[in-house]
Amino acid sequence: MKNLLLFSLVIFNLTVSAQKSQPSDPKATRETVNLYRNLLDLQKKGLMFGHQDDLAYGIGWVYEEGRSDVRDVAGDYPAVYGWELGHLELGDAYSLDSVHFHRIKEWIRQVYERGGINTISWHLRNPLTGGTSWDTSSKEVVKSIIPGGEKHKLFITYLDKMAEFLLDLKTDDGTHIPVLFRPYHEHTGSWFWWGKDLSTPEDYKTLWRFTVGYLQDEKNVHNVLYSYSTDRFSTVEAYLERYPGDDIIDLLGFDLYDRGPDFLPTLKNCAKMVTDLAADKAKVAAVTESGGPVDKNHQWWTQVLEVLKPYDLSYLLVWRNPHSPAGHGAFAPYKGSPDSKNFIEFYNSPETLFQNDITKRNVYR
Ligand code: BMA
Repeated sequence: MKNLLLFSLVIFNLTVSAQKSQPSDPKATRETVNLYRNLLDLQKKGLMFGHQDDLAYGIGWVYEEGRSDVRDVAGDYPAVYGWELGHLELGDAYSLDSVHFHRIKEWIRQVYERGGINTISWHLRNPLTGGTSWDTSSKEVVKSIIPGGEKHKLFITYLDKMAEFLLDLKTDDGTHIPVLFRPYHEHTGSWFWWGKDLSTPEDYKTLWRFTVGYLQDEKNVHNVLYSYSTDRFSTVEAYLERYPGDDIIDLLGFDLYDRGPDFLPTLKNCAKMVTDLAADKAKVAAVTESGGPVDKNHQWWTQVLEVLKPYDLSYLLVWRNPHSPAGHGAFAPYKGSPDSKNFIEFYNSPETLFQNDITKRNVYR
């Protein structure tokens, strides 16, 4: 009897842990399930490095086959590659950052073939006013695009274009390429039309739930892991205020840029809260966007690593190195950049993972 009880307990535990390492989409493709499991496992082993638009352009170059500012410095590509799909919803040929969508698809395939990981952000236009993502002139935008809203039909055309893009991410043998998708980000701030002061928590959650439901059930998109990604936050309650649910989210993330002396302590607090939550929920955790004044602080990379080391984080992704001098500076190192030496130290640390490390791992098998 005692043995039978023990046996049942073991089986029960095995079943629970197997269920826990399933992505939220019950119909996720095999490669997507494998990616999710490997992400869970890898976050215990090291911090993957990610870079936005890494293969598209860098400081002083645009569209050079095989080139990457990160590789120019460290001799290796990042493990995680970020891509931006803003303006896809308009049917444009290229993104708001002037990158052609057909090239982004090619790079996503290339990255998949060498065992790297792709993540997609979406600074979609404001469907109510026709303005940009940063157009916060109306507080009615989220309400207007969820079911029952006056722009709901228009919003569905945006999602149709997103679905078409995601379903077109295929290898030659027709295997769908898994990607992380991170829409409606930084919503604990109020600079995007979906931000905190511009929508109610309920409407924001409805937006998320409608998006995921539509892509999965109407469009049969099952090669996606969904990332929930706030801006800075100071309590777990604030982090979860607009969380749309464990049943649709796979990754818990936050964006945090270095804008002054409170950066490292804030990074530490946020990393602790997010990794504790992710451990409870058996989800992946990440710093989904970051960047610092690396042209001035040449020790930034090892300082950040020192802070993040104790936490089981999947990756840290830094934002783009702009191809034109307008706007912000470079967030990743580039050939001859003053932080290069420190970045190589970061690269050489056994705590960080780049492309060569994860290629060996085969995250899709
Ligand atoms: C911002 C800046 C903008 C860019 C946007 C979307 O942080 O880099 O220049 O258009 O992201 O990628």
